[in-house]
Amino acid sequence: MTRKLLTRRSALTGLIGGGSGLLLSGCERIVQIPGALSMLESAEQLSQHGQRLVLRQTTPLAREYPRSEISKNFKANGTTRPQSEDYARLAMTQFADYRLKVDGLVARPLELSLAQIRELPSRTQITRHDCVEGWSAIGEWTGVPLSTLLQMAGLGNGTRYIVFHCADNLAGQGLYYESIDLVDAYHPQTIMAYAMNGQTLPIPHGAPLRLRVERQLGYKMAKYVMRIEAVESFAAMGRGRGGFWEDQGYEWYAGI
Ligand SMILES: Nc1nc2c(c(=O)[nH]1)N[C@H]1C(S)=C(S)[C@@H](COP(=O)(O)O)O[C@H]1N2
Ligand SMILES: [Mo]
Repeated sequence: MTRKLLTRRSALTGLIGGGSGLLLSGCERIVQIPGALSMLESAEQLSQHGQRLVLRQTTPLAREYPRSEISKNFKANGTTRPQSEDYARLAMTQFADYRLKVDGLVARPLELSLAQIRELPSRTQITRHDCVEGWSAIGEWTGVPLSTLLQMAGLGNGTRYIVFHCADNLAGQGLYYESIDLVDAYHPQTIMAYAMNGQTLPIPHGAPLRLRVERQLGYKMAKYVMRIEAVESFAAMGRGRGGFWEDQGYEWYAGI
């Protein structure tokens, strides 16, 4: 093993170990995340990944704010209510029949109700949301760490990306979707949020469940998430660029 790889490996271990304590604590345990290891190996070719690992180690968390700084008006952007009949039916009963699917390259595919998701350990964070359209807002988000769901499902070998499939068809361009890599997926501030500012997540902001991936721009934060899929490649989805806005020409990497 090269020294470079070792450095990156300890960077990632530090990152994951520095989180909520739910996950890993020692160097040797990194091998228990098969996808993380293959991601590290591919980082040998992808210098952007390597740079991000180093950056993340020095500034691992996005800034968090005091309650007093929560924005009075947090704009709702893009879809503010998915138009499908399926979604309308779910919304009618406050999403009692909603089931989040977690599947793809996993050992144990999951189907979780909102009640089951709310019973899992949660994280609350007050962060600033930055949209490429040029506005920002500070909000408080509560949800389950994505890492918890991925651990429950058991990521398979070869997983490189986590894809979020949404309920809305934006501008007739197809269903909204997004993807992130495993560094973001296991980041402690990456959560599937079901509450905003202490209230049940409102429909305009992505009810019943939306992604918060705090070191990325707004368009990565998939709202109305129905299904989380572990994949090796997103080339066969949409126009193959890894997300709804990426397919329109936005950068896949929207990190700050
Ligand atoms: N499913 C879905 N997710 C989405 C969007 C969308 O239109 N549909 N818009 C994105 C964009 S561009 C931004 S800035 C944020 C807006 O989140 P908000 O409505 O809570 O402000 O959601 C992102 N996630
Ligand atoms: Mo945005």
